[in-house]
Amino acid sequence: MPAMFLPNDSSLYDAKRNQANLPPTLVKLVPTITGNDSEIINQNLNAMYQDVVTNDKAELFMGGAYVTGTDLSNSTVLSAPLGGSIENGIHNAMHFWTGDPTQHLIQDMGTFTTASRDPIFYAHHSNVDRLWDKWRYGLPDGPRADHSEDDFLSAEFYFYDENASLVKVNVRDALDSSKLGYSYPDLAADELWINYSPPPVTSGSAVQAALASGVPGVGPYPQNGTISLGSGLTAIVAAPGNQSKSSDEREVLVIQRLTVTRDSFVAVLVLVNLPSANSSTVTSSAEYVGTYNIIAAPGKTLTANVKMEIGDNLQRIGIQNETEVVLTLAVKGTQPITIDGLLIHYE
Ligand SMILES: [Cu+2]
Repeated sequence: MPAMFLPNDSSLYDAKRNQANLPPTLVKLVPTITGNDSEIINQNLNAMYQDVVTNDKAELFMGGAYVTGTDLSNSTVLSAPLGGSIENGIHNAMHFWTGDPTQHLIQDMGTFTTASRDPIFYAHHSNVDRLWDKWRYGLPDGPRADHSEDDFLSAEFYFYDENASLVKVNVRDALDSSKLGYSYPDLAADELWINYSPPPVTSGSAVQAALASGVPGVGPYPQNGTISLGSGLTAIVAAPGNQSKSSDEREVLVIQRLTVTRDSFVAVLVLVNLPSANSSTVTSSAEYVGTYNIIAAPGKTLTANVKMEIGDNLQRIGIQNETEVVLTLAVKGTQPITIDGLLIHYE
C-alpha cells in the first residue's frame, strides 16, 4: 500500500482497512501467503505470472463475454459467473487484503457494496486497467486478442461526465486507451513477474503415490454427483496427455459447477502434483495453478465453471504427457463449497 494513503488528515485516508497491512507491509496476492519477505515476493510474482502471463486468452484472463443467451439466472453484478484469472485471482485478493477483517464483510474493500468508499479502490482499479493493457500489448509472446463478440462489444454503460451530463459508452469505445487519451509507461518492475519462471518442487508424476494412499478419482460432470470440498479435496483427474492440440487451443482445468453461498470471504487454491497440499502450501512453485477468490455478497449463491490454464504448469513439472494428474483444491475460509466435476481438456 503506497504510504500516501496512510495520513488520516488526507483525502486518500480510509479508517476501514486491515491495520496489519498498512505500509510498509508487503501485499499478499494469494490470501494464504506467509513467510519472510523474499518468500512473500516470490509467491506474489507467481500469482502475477499465473494470472496474467499464462492465462493468455480473453476468456481465461477477463472471463467469458457477456452476450445474449449468457446464463445469468443466478447472478447479479455482485455475483457474476463469468470472471477470469485477473478478477478472481489478484484483483479479488487485493480487495480481501486491503479490507478490515474486524468489520462486517471485511469493509470497505472486502465487499463490493462498500469497496469504492476507500480511495485506494480507484488506484487498484486503475492498476487492473494497466494490467489489462500489459496483457494485451506488453508481453513477450506478442499482442493478445480481446473478446470479439458483437454483443459484448455493443454492450452499453451509462456514466455522468465532468459536466454531470449522462453519456453512453459502448465496450468497443473503451478497448483502446489511446483513443481515451491516456497510455501507460513501461515499468521495470513488471519484468520481474513476466519473467518469473516458477520452478517445480516435484519431479515425475505423483499419481502412483496418490493412488497408494487412497486418493480418489474425480471425473467430469455429471458422473460424480455433488462433492463437498470441506477444507480441501485431492483427486486424480484425467488429462489430455500427448493428444494433439491446435495453436489456438489451451490446456484448461475446469472446476465444474463450483457452488457457494457468498456469506463470507472464501478462496479455493489449486495445486497440481502435490497430493499433500493444503491451504498452507507455499505458492511460489510451478505446482501452483491459481486461486479462485470469492468476495462476500450475503445471500447470493454463485455457480460457476472456474477455468484456469494448467498446461504451462504441467510442462514446467515435466508431466505434460501424463494422462492423469493429481489435483488439490485447498479452501481458505469456512463457507461450504461444492463442485460437480473436474475436467482438464483443450479448448
Ligand atoms: Cu475491484
